[in-house]
Amino acid sequence: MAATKPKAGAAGVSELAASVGLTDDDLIGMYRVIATARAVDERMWVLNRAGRIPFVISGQGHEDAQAAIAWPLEKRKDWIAPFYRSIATCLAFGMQARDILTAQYAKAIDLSSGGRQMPGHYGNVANNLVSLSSPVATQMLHAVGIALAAKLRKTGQVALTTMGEGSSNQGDVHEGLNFAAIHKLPFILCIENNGYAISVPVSKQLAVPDVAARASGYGIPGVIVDGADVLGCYRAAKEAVDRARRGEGPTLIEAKVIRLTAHSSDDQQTKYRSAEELADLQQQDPLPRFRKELRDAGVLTEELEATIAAEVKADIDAATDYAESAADPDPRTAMKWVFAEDWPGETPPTWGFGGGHGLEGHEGDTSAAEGAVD
Ligand SMILES: Cc1ncc(C[n+]2csc(CCOP(=O)(O)OP(=O)(O)O)c2C)c(N)n1
Repeated sequence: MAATKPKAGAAGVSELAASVGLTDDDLIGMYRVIATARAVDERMWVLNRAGRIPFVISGQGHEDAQAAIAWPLEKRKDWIAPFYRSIATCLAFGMQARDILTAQYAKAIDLSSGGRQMPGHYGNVANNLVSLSSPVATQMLHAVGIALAAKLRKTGQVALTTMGEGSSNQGDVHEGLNFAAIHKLPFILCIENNGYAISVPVSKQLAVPDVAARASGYGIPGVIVDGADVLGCYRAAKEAVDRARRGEGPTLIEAKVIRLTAHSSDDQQTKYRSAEELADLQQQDPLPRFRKELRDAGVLTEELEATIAAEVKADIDAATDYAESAADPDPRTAMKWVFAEDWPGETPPTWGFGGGHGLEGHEGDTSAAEGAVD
């Protein structure tokens, strides 16, 4: 197979990568995250339809923006409070496909809660990913609180949270942004605007065309990015991270993305999206667009593309087997970990599900939250 040489100056840094100060390895790393997120998401729908997992809420169409926006944050130093579509965000920040699936299966070794969370509420302390609460936008206050702690403790950390445009209308978002802006906290709010809040179109959610326009009311930058433009998303996030670390305060990034699936596995989107709209969406899929960009730049050769595809497939198959064969939580422990007083003398994240944390040899397992704000 003929390999196209990267259009490059220095080895490992194509023109494309150099244009945003990254290496080809970074671009390939992002592509791998995006491809893995898509593959694990597609597998979840199959498992749901086969009756193996109860509920799917999908990140398909959001992946390019998610991987690129998480990329400039430092793993296990900075913090992210993700939302239910954040599969690529979590993978970019250190979770693995099997961690996504053990959460979907609610197995005892699920990193976010030992199988107690709602499906799609990913997170784990070892990777500084905060597990989500079901009421939308509540993660805003968690992330702003982390940013406040980082500033008070002078840790140099940045906190990011992300949510949909519908969620951005919750009061928590106003309170959090106002507070973060006043105190110049190292905080980033990402709005993944996919045009719908379940069946409600954006025109019935906002009286302005862009959520980012609201940033001026807080005296902070509001940046709009095309969520299918990986480098544009990365550039915006990098600027926001740099600004936060310089002590200049928060940034609001609005990524215009698409929702390629129904809201969830319990939603019938044909009730409110036309056949034309659904067909048109497939033409806008951000994954093939990034793949083409990398091919055109000579960063992704045919050979490498095939290798990554095979590796991703093997990873998802192994992750499925791993999650399928893992133990369910012991029903007698259902209330354990739910209330703080249930764990005297035990400190998370050294979880005690089923007697051991079950994460031996797992890359995501660190028994202490390195880089935590304290
Ligand atoms: C406070 C609250 N109200 C309603 C819901 C039900 N709900 C779950 S997801 C969702 C839609 C949110 O839409 P958006 O923020 O645009 O994100 P998207 O799902 O489109 O990515 C709603 C209304 C909820 N979880 N919490």
